[in-house]
Amino acid sequence: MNPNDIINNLESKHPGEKEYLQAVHEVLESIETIYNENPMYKAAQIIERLVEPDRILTFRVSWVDDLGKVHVNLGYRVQFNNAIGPYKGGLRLHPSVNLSILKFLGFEQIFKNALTTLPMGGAKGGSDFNPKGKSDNEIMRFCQAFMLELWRIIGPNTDVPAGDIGTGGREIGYLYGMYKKLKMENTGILTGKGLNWGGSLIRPEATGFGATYFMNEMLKKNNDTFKGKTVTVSGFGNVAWGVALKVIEMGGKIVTISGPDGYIYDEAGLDEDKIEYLLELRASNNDIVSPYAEEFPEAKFIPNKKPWEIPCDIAMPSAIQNELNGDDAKLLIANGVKYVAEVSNMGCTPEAIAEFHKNKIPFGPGKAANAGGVAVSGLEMSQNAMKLNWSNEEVDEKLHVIMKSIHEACIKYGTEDDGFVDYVKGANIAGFIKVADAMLDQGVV
Ligand code: 2IT
Repeated sequence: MNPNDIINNLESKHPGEKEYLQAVHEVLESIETIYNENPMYKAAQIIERLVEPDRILTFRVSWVDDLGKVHVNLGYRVQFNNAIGPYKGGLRLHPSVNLSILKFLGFEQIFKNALTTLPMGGAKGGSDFNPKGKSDNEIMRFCQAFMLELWRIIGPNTDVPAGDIGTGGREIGYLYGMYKKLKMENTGILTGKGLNWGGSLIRPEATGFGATYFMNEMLKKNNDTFKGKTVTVSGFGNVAWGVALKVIEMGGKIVTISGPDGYIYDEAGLDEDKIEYLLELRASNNDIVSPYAEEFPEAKFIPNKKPWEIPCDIAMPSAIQNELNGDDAKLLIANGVKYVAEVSNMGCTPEAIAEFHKNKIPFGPGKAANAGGVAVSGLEMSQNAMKLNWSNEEVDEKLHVIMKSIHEACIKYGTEDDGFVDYVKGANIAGFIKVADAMLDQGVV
């Protein structure tokens, strides 16, 4: 297998799908050696089968706004691979959504879900619908219209969607309500549900908590801790919120958050009151962060820029794909960054990752570091299947164990001769072997 040949072939079949090709390229580079050492993979054309989704459903979503105007959006579900369990992955509602982005996310999800140790295949879906500024009723009508198509191909043992950017507890509620009505059943479909109708404790915080546990393992590997560390974070959604809470608990200081309007630099660091304020701001359905600097005058608002110019020990991008590029990485390194982990999916460009590796900065890729979210989704499915609820402590303990085991898998497959851990390689190889071996066992299907 030669990654460039496969990519060239995919490029001619799927021209312009740049995020998807980027995600595939990264995995192929990591697994090239072990793939070529195992002729069984080639004989079964594992790569050729793995890079194409099992199927893609695209559909039109028509809905009516509060003024009676009709809107048309595109809806998608990419069912990528179910070799190790039912398709599993979130639904992204964001104007940037297109097939390339959902294919990259679905592809990443295969390996991420494999790393969690739980039986989940990979999928992703969503729409180019923009939830920003929409009323509650408009969100409900959109979610209902979306589910009117999606319900046909999902189910608790078939495909279990969840949240992602733009899809939180409220949207999952509306989607669930319509699914339940259409199917005439109340089952563990969708994760991220409300606590009193099948949801799991810790699911909202799980991505951020898990990423912080993962970073803590990276620190431990270097005989280091969060204590006294300055941490820069982008975004201020569910994911950044969980990171902030846990990092503060572990003794670190979060000095930045960001939105599409720019970023906030708060040298004193976020605390619980400030996080509470951010949650209120976000609940207003407006994703700008500038009001924070008015509420807390010691903080500065820097418009139209990203937080990577602020000196820090640890950077944890938590917003969206490709939000940290090669120049950002160079700046972070020049300012003394020591550790980086993606909490967003594919938050760093290949150029940024190359800079970190060149400078021997431990870098945790999203499919390992942010797997805590989908891991607790898996735990939600288990609780639904058993028809019981675990306590906070039980879920948190399981999440902790899972994040540690993902870190161990990265060490196992990513440690280089000089002892430096290439977490990208480690995560890709560990995830790939599990899925590829399952595909070998199950024949050509
Ligand atoms: O990117 C992700 O892992 C998610 N959006 C969570 C997926 C899930 O099924 O919980």
